[in-house]
Amino acid sequence: MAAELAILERIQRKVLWLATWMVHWANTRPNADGTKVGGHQASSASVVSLLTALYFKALRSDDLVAVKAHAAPAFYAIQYLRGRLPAAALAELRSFGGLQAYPSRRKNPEVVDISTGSMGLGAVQATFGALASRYVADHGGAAAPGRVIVMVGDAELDEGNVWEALAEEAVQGLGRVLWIVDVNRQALDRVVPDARTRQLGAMFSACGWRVIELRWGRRLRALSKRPGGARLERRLEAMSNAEYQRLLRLAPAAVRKALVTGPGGKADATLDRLLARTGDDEVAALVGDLGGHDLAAILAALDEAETERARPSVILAHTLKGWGLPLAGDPLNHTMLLTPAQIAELRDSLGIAPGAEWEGFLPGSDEAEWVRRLPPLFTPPPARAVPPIPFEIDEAYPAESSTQEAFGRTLGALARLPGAAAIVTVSADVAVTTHLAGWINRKGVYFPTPKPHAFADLPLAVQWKESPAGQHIELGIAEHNLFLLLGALGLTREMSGVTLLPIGTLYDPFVPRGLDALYHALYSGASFLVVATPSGVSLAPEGGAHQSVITPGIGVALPAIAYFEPAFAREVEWILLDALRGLADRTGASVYLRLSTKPVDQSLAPPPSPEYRACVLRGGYRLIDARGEPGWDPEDNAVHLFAAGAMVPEAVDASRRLREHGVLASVFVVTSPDHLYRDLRGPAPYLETLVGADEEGVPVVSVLDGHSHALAFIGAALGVPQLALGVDDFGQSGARAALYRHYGIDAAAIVQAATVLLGG
Ligand SMILES: Cc1ncc(C[n+]2csc(CCOP(=O)(O)OP(=O)(O)O)c2C)c(N)n1
Ligand SMILES: [Mg+2]
Repeated sequence: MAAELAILERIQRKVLWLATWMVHWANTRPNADGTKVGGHQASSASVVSLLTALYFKALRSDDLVAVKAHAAPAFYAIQYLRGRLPAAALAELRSFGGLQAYPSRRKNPEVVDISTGSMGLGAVQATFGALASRYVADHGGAAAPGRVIVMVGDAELDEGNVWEALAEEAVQGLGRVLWIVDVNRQALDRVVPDARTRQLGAMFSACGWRVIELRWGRRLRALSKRPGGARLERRLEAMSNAEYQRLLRLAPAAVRKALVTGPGGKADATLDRLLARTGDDEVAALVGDLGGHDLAAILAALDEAETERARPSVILAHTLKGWGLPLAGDPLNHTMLLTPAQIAELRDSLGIAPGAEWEGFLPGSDEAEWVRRLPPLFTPPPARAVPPIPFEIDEAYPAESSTQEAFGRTLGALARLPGAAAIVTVSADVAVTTHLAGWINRKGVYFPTPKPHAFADLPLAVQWKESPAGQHIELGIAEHNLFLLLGALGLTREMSGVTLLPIGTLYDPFVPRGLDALYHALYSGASFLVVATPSGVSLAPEGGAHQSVITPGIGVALPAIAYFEPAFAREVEWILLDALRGLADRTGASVYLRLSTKPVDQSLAPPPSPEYRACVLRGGYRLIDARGEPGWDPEDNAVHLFAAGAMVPEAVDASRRLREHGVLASVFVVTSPDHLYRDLRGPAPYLETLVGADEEGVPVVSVLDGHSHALAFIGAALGVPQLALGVDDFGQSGARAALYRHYGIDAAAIVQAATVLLGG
């Protein structure tokens, strides 16, 4: 054991050096424009011992790790020492095409299991990953993988979304989850408030977790065992975080004085006696002797967590931010860098020769031998086949149907087919109101352990039967959880080889509520569908708090997800089937479907055809062609109406009315403003295919049930004048017609806009 610890001790010094050096290098290598490079030497040093214990001893090949974002340099150093990155990669930290500032699956999937960076998000998505693999195992997929180990900073736990997730009932049963909190009592700017540090254990316990505290290191614990020896520990534990941090920065002689002079300036004679035979340097070292740097204690804590299977565990590891570096414990060290002189001193103190800064373990050394004998780190298994999603389902839709209703019907029809086996739906307490009832009745609700079906004998419209076989996961009302769980379910293929087809539903106005989680889930490389409904002011009487306005712009702007807003039921079916097929074979992007509760006359839609379907998936089609009409003149009486989703009937109505005024309007249905916009950068923009060469100069009116800017690019792209109609203010209650009038998106407003464009 002692020999093992000695090797691990030397390994962690190497990790500390490489992490520190890598950041130094990034900041001193040639830098074309002088922009600050930055890096996190202190945050990395804080977890060097914890990461060393994990990556050089405790991890098994099926364990997944989410690393504290600001420890990326230490993590990369470890990947190098474990033979998974070349030294040259370390030298490219934060350079274009090189290792990212924060661990990124998207950019560095060969070494990064789970993306982190935005506080709280990666940690929660990783934790939901354990739920996702449990789900996969419960549905006959791969065996549940090993542990999910999540390392977070203590101030990171200020993010509310962390607690939203830990309070989720299903998380409490995830015995394979282990969190390691780096309790260095420092945030970015401030010392973490005392109450916060004291609350942590109780908060995890209240969420049903096993709490393991790694408070003090071996020497301080040994001292505490001596008669009267617990005095120092008690003194240290009673003081505020700020007072403790201050001690870390004092000269050794001053540390003793500050310690024995208790609160209120009174001398503590017992403590004075206890420390009498201990030198100043040793007293200062005792103060900084924390459990999170005691390798033996860390390994013991990891072993203890291993024995827990029924609930998640957390290790609260007390550490020093900047451990082993001259900036240790400095309250402003988050962004500090060692000076070149300090780097040289550190190098010399670690016995590294100038010029040998990038060297790993020498072949044949104890450390190299140690690493060679370790089990390999996680590498994902190959993907397995997915049950096929049909090309069509030929569902019948009522003469009047909303796109939301069409979604419910399509999913209900799919539920009867084998392809549905891979589909898992998720909702944050809005399953029924987003039309998932039919699906849930057929497929049941997922919970990792069976639960009694309390309403089985009652004739309820929705049978809420919870079991490990269910295919719908219902969360509490927390949109961050919704998107981060979608992110986890949308990565099971990459993690375990088993593909799930996750569909999350929520009210469209609450997309912004979870937006950074959605962004993170996409950034992390996950694939999923978001069905957002109801949307827009078409919801009418239910009012402004529930009417989404800015979401179309979000749909256009978000990378890695295609935003669709279909007008007719059949279009919903096609988009959904196509999206699921794209997810199944990973040929398609994630999809955001913005749906409406407004009933729409389905007879307005073109008859189904392969051409129509292809256009819907490309982003739009021409519904009414004015070109053939008598007297049509592109330079005089022609106008183009571009309408999305629920506004298509208004555009059709407007074109009819315009004809009465001698204006001939073609109507284009935009099924995906996102596709239409992105495609502009391609060699043959689809928009230019939609509009004929014989229509040059025809002005455009656009209309959607959302902010007008989402379609406002069309005129510029076609080089013609445009008036963009939409909802550019908060919504409010009212009859649909009254709202359309008020926001200027009804047929009359479209007619007026067209008339203005044609010069009155
Ligand atoms: C959502 C979010 N807000 C703000 C930041 C900027 N930020 C980066 S690190 C940090 C402090 C982190 O403190 P802690 O979690 O305790 O980490 P450590 O002390 O280990 O560096 C902050 C505020 C961020 N990365 N993400
Ligand atoms: Mg901290």
